[in-house]
Amino acid sequence: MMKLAERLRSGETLMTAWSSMASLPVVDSLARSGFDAVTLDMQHGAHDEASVHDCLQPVAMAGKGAVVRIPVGRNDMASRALDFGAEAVIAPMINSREDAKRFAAAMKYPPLGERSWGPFRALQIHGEGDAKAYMRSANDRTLAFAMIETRAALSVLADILDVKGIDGVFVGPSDFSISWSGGGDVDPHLNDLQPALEEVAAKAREKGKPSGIFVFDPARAGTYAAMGYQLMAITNDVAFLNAGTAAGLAAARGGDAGRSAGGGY
Ligand code: 3PY
Ligand code: MG
Repeated sequence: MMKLAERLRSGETLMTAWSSMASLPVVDSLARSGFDAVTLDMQHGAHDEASVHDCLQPVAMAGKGAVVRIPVGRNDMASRALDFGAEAVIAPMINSREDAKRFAAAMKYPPLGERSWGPFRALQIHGEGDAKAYMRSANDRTLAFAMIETRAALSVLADILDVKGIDGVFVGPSDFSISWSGGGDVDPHLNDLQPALEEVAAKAREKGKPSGIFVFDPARAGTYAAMGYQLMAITNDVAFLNAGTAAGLAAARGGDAGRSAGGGY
């Protein structure tokens, strides 16, 4: 059951949870929540190859989209994430057509790319009995998202989107703000950056490819959806834990207000 590509191509807007803590029970909880997908973060999160391998299972079992963000330049890991059962891979800092081509090559079987055969765990956790059918359909059903998060990437966005095997783009607004301000600021909500965010979603749409974005403030998801973004990463597990504990403690310390904050039993 791999349907992330189908859902995005049909125009749905999807919300992915973002797992930074490489904890199987936390990933399992996120997969059982209302999210459409769970992304395992190897770039800034604590996931390594073993945790990605193990944590993709509860995501697939819950019928949710399984996504992995690889570290910068780790195209070998892109192929491995697919072999372990990821449906989509997000590659950070894709700043040139060449970066995009190398990433796409790792993601796609010939003739599009040079992915090597060995998706044994993917076949197992997705209940795919027919390896030949998987091989023939994998290029369509797995998604390569190139991260656009620098001025350099924006300046060659059309070229990146034109690379065969790049299925979509994904914006990292924090890095984008650092690049945008020449190292002067880090602020995913930087006002000056907003037209660039609009441009990325619009150009991707023009090319018929889905775009995604990391949403630091969940209240902004509607604004990004209106720009055309379809895959929204709603902050991360650490932020949810911090927000939940802060709200719970504030309610508890506020006396009666505590009664509205719990409810977990
Ligand atoms: C960024 O905002 O730079 C990101 O990569 C979000 O994860
Ligand atoms: Mg980034």
